Amino acid sequence: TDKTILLDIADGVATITLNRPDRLNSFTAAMHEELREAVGEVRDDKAVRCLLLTGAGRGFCAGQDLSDRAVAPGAQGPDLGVSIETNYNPLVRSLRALPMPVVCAVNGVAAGAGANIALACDIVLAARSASFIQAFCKIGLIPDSGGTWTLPRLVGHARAMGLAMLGDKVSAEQAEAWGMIWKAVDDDRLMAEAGALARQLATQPTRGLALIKQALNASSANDLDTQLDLERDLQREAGRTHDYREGVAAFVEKRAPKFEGR
Ligand code: T3D
Repeated sequence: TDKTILLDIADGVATITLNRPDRLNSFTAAMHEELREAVGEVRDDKAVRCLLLTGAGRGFCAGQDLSDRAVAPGAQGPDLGVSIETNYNPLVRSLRALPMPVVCAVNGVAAGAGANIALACDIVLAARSASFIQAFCKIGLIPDSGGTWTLPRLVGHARAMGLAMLGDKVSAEQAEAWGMIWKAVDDDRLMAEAGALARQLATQPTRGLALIKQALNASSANDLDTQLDLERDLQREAGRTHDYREGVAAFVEKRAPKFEGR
């Protein structure tokens, strides 16, 4: 079939694979639509406790499909603000808001919006041969999909500015060394490691993990007092989960816990 997004659900893990390998999984409007649908399904499926995002073929994602963007001389180009508002921003918001850990397995080059979508995920693994490129500046655009927010927080202002203005290729190992991603992994081990990590996370107290995600994501906009208040509120919520009770009971009874994600 010519589905641009593959969705597979097993062992509490939903795997979404960007699937336009001959175009390095760059985004068309159709791919955005299918991805939106898949993320919605994942969010609403009570059996899913972790999302794994990856790409088919030799690339992860090359951002916007630019063959959709070439404009004849004299003709008016598309309003990119509309594209961002209807496609890229909702995607980043939905990944950030997804109440479960989101693991990204960057299997190859991640360029433009592709890089920043990867960086919007909670735990990012990258194949050693993969790379991250803020390609926008080379065609006169600015980093989108949250890049101007995410990058300085991950790597600091100086590196964020350099990457955004120069569009240099950052290797997976460099990205790990800079704290841009969790870990670089040998190419032939990437999917096994990412899959094992996702399945492991799916057995954990995933309501609690969702609250951790909420707290950490809110922290960069909050002062300490506000964040302390938020921790109080989220800890109250965490303390009411079944998994918290189970965690304490298992500890006291010196046995392995059995978490259910509620
Ligand atoms: O427009 C809006 O809605 C606003 C939002 C914008 C968000 C954005 O993401 S803007 C940034 C768009 N992306 C880029 O500028 C990256 C363009 N691609 C590249 O620079 C390179 O392809 C890579 C550095 C990613 C990889 O290079 P390489 O040498 O490994 O592969 P390649 O040969 O360039 O690409 C392989 C094929 O995929 C090739 O097609 P061909 O020659 O085999 O027929 C290439 O044209 C195609 N491809 C790669 N990226 C895109 C693409 N086709 C369309 N759009 C792409 N973005």
